[in-house]
Amino acid sequence: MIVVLLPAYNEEESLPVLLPKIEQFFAEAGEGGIIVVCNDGSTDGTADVLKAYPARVRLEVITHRINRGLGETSRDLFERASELLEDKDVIIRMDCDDTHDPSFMHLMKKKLDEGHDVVIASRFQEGGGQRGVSAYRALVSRSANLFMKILFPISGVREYSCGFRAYRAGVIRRAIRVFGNDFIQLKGLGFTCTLEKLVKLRILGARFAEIPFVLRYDRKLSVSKMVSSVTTLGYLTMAVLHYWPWGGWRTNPRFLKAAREARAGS
Ligand SMILES: Nc1nc2c(ncn2[C@@H]2O[C@H](COP(=O)(O)OP(=O)(O)O)[C@@H](O)[C@H]2O)c(=O)[nH]1
Ligand SMILES: [Mg+2]
Repeated sequence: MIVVLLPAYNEEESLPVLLPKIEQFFAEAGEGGIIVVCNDGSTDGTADVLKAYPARVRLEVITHRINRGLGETSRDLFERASELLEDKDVIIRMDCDDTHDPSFMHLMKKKLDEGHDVVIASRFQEGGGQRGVSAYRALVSRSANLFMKILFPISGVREYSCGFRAYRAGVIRRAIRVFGNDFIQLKGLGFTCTLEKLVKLRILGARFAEIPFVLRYDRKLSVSKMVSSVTTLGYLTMAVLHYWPWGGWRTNPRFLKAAREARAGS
């Protein structure tokens, strides 16, 4: 079973293009699939598009009447997936602006089946890249990824900011059990939650891999909702929380105990 999670904020144009491609992936993969969309207070026709969509697979919609941001939305989506699934199943989270092509999911799933817990679609692997990204945004993204690699080195990981990832459901269920409400702690800080998930899963000893991925920004119909100032503030806040000498994540006894238990396979 595979659950695809879609955070949606004003994506009325992209959703009808993307949803059939996800359904096609499910058919090709020959597995049962569920799509869960969180419509996060969209002010455009996202709700109507979802209601009218003639889904060929199970499509669930979580609705936030007020826009709560990507952190709250991710939290709701991952908690729902962990209710729907068993440990052996697969969770894939992607943007719904049609810049993440579902055809990459085949290789992501294969890597999970090889024994990884988290598989990242990475622009920075050989064969990966991005189309239609402005030079300014490419520079910001490169610098942010370098900064994250230095502060939060994870073996095998170069792509920290792209949200297109596949997870073994068991590792997410464990993270929610261990961290509870703090799995995604930095909720009001834009896209920081994308980095936080990686760091929290690293604490639990998850095994990471990347596949080469081409970001198709040239297909983006909606405007970007990334606010770089808020997200940068979030990254800095996370660095403080992680490295804080008195009870920071790195030395937090509860987290260390969870990591030991994960290593022991309990
Ligand atoms: N739920 C929710 N989703 C958001 C919000 N902002 C962005 N998103 C979604 O998160 C994903 C990433 O946003 P996007 O604009 O594509 O960022 P970019 O790809 O970095 O330019 C998209 O699927 C958006 O619809 C938000 O405030 N709430
Ligand atoms: Mg996007």
